[in-house]
Amino acid sequence: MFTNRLPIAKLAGAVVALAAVISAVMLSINWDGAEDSTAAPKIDNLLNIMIVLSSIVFAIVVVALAYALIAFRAKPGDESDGEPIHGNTRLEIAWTLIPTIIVLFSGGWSWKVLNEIEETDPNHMTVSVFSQQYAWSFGYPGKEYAYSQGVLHVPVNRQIVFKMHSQDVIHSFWVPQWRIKKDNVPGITTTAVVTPTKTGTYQLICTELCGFGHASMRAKVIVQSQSAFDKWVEGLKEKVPPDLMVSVKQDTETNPEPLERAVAE
Ligand SMILES: [Cu+2]
Repeated sequence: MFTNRLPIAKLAGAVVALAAVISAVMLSINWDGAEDSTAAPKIDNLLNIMIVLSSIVFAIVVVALAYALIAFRAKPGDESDGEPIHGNTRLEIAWTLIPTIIVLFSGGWSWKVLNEIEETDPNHMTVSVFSQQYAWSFGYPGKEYAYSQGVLHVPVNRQIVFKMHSQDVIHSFWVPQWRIKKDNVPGITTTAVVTPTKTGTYQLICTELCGFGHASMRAKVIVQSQSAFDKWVEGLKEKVPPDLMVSVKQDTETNPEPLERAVAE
């Protein structure tokens, strides 16, 4: 049996070295750009952990494959069949147990991150998001229930709970620098929680293929100081149109602990 002669220490060393090189290269790339919300560093950190785990798994596969190709290759002229192998209980336990631990660990960590970034702050502001082929519009709280089309304004350093509605097909709400991405689904209200940490101008992008005009379904996002935001909302003349209010009232709330509806009583 050649299993006893496997150079385990050398193979393990090769796995560690290869995983380190792949991780170093992959982690040096800034995959997602600027981190402009409180959720962004946590999500990027989670991605980095997944990159390292994947590098280790990939290195194990590549080293095992390369070793098998070199060490067990047939001698020239050897036409005989390979030795029949029935099974290896220890190996099978190991390759079941280790991936199980990896999957449970990454699932647990993701759960923790999701819990942290979706925790609502009592001082949050609720903004309604309306999506339809191929435009975005927004409703802001307060008695007037102000309405803006194609441009979203939010205050900086304040948690925004977006209550999202679709008038036709599935759309998806995504501001890359905030990281958060959430589907807008007809008939239900979905929720996205974001705390922007930098002022500036961003783009809201639809990331669910929703039809012919999908690629151009964008809106301008302006993150500004609370006072500048208040002044801007004050100046809005339009109110949310009645047909959009219907979706606010009739969509089924998906959040198990419903946050307040965006409509002012
Ligand atoms: Cu779309």
